[in-house]
Amino acid sequence: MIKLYSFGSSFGVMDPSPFVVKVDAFLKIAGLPFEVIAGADNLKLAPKGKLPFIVNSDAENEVKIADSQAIIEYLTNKHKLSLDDHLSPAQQAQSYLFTKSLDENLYWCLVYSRWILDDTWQVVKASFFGGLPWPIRVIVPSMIQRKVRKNLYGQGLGRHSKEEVLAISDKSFSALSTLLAEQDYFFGEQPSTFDATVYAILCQFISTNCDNEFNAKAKSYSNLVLFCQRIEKLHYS
Ligand SMILES: N[C@@H](CCC(=O)N[C@@H](CS)C(=O)NCC(=O)O)C(=O)O
Repeated sequence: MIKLYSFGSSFGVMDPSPFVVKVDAFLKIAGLPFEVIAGADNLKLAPKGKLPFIVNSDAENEVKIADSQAIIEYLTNKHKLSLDDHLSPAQQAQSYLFTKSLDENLYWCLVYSRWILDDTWQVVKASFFGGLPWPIRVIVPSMIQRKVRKNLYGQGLGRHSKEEVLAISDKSFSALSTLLAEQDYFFGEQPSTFDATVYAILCQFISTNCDNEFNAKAKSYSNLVLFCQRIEKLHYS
């Protein structure tokens, strides 16, 4: 049985982490049975201190794997999945590099939009930390926000103004919209791993019930909205 360790649903999506949703959507598209174990405490069990990770156990052994990319590669090899078999070698290479762009650039724009924009931060704070007892509820959010701000500054995105981060986000939304064009999926009529990756990050902007300029920008691309709805109709309803 495959167990996927997640934070748990927030803002109307399966998980606030695009990396968790990526693995969840991948498993659903691949049709593999699995169980989601939700809870912020899962971080304490995480081999690399981040979510997601999976535990795959059978009669003989138990394997624990962290990092969405490593998880997907492990599951693809272990279960001989054919999700990307219809992609040419060049498309497989593009899928990898596009994934890294979303994971390493658009992801940080999402982090900025949630943890730095003041109005959204209030919503995030209530959703992530509202259940903690007083005074932890007051102390912990600003401690973690300081850490996230430092990470954003170290990564580089945190050195830009809000307008610049919004413009950087829009470059990705616009590129994704151009790549998808009128197709159902990014590499044609059949889904691939890359569709799980794109859905995972786009749903954080398009399908969440929290409104800000970043979300509005993503929602202005009608084919991206339809793409999210397509995945949700098949796998999340
Ligand atoms: N490269 C990892 C990134 C995972 C990641 O950044 N997870 C974040 C949530 S989006 C996390 O667990 N952060 C907790 C922390 O840093 O303490 C992957 O692809 O799974």
